[in-house]
Amino acid sequence: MKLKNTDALIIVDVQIDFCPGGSLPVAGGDQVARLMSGVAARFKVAGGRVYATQDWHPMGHSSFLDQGGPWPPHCVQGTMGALFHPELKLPIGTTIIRKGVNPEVDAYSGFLDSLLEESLKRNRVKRVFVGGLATDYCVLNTVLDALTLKFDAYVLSDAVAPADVKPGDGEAALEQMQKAGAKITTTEMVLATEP
Ligand code: VGL
Ligand code: ZN
Repeated sequence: MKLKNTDALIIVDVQIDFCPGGSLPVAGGDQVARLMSGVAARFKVAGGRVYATQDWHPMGHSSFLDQGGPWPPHCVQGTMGALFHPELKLPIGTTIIRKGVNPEVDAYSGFLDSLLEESLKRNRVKRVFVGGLATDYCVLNTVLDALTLKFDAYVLSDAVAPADVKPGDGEAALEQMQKAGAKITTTEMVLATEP
């Protein structure tokens, strides 16, 4: 495999609230931040595009427990927890995609109510490589939408981590993405490609 300028990296929701110490922590989230930083640097060198999605909820979002939703408050606009994890190093030129802004809608996919599809198509992207948090929510839905939109989707299986609300959810999500046509690869595989 060789990276091309029609490849894009999508870094999903590597934010303080989804990492250990945050309000909706995913085990291993900080390790994901480090792995994705390395891959992002490689994409930059290869002329590929880098996107980073950011869960970006208004206060009182419908997905929060106090509104009858399933999640503790997280990634509230303008708070520390909504910031990208400090160990996530984004190359210059990274496109930031904010989602979950509509108070009534829980946008698990980076494609929902965002300019992600338009931007990828404008940049003639064919393949998307996806890692980040959480495997069983935002990574899953972003990858499924990418496939529906006819992108070739690759999941970086070592650089994702599940919420695992039910044990096994993360594994099931990987299987679901694969069945839908995603290819499973690793950051190591990507870093081993010729520069
Ligand atoms: C996510 C739960 C709630 C995610 C976002 O990024 O996977 N999960 N909001
Ligand atoms: Zn959210």
